[in-house]
Amino acid sequence: MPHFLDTREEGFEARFVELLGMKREDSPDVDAVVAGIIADIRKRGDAALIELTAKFDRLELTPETLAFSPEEIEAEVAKVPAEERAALELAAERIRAYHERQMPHDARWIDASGAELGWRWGPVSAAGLYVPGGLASYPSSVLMNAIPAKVAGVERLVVACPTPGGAVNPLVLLAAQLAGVDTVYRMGGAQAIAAMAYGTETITAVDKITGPGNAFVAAAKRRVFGRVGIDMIAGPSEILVIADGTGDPDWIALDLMSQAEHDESAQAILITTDEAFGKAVVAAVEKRLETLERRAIAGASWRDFGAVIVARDLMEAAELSNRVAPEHLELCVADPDWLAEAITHAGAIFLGAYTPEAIGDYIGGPNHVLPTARSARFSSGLSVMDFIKRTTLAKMTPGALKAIGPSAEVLAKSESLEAHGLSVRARLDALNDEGEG
Ligand code: HSO
Ligand code: ZN
Repeated sequence: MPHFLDTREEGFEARFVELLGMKREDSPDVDAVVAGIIADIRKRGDAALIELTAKFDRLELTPETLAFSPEEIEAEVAKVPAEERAALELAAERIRAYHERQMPHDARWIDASGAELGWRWGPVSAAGLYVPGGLASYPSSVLMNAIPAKVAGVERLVVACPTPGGAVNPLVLLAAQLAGVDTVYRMGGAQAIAAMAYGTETITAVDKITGPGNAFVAAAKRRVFGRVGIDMIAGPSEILVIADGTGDPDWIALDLMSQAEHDESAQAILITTDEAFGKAVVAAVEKRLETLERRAIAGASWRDFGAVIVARDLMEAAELSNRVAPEHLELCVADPDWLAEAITHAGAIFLGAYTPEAIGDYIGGPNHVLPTARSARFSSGLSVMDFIKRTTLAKMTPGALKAIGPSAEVLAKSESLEAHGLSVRARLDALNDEGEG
């Protein structure tokens, strides 16, 4: 049974706060091990990378076989059935079209002083994308990470993916190919992150690393941050559904289970204004949990972290949802656009009965790499913005320098930075002399 709360019951606030504060992940402390691995890669480069890959992935590599050759990629990609290829192609196309619209514009203007000001956007030169091996090796995530980088104009894009015993998911390679990835390396764990951040004899360092991974990968990303940029450290998936009781309880049950099946630590929450509907959803979930392939995982998530909250009205539901700041928010109500206006914190919003969250995971267009663990209060999902940076521009004319330079001089004096002030004064004096001469 999930947690069952009612905003009218006594002690609701305390129970809700407890739900918000629930610790869902215990991340093992692997930092010391990771520090050692990073130091080893920095010191011994390829040799360390090859040794660690033999140890953790039971795979003997040489510098020449660290990366998949174009022929190897072709051979793997040829195994992908036509139906899956077509679906992946459609996804890539839609994700690309969506992200192209995110590109911000440069700006340049002349202000009242005559100064020309502005900014210009430019891509990072090289990005590395981590793709987990095993159960969570998702081709969809390859597209979601690689396409924004390509749209941003990143010149060199590499993928690191562990291949335990040499096994690789052909769909991952196809997704990388469709997205325009240049090189795919057979490496994983902290050693892969270190190799991409610091480079080895064969691997050229990148400037930004993105993509999900296990505790070792997360710890390594934290450690190399500063040397390279990183995206967020993603936690287990979350979904919150607000329902007014007009929908089909079984649809909502499946939406909740779609995220619960990711991870035992995932969280699925239903907030409804209709208690009977809430109970119908719980019953529908139970029924589905009898047969779902991943019922062990989804069931554990639902039992430990699942919740149903009965709210007085939709505005109260929206306020509670804003306090959760969920990764995914579904508005399964008669007028989702109206309700969306009241939502202030959510990674992604899915509007209306015909928009299951899974559409966003695969094919809708928006990114599925989204802020978890309530971080939607202050951050956003992955986008082209993660692969570009802004350079500011300023150009003074003599008139502009005369107009605003003296104030710079005053501020320089107040900070006791003499050369700062003199660099302005020297020019102002020259301009005054010219004016007099
Ligand atoms: N819902 C996951 C992403 C994903 N789902 C990949 C299916 N494949 C995290 O937002
Ligand atoms: Zn998902």
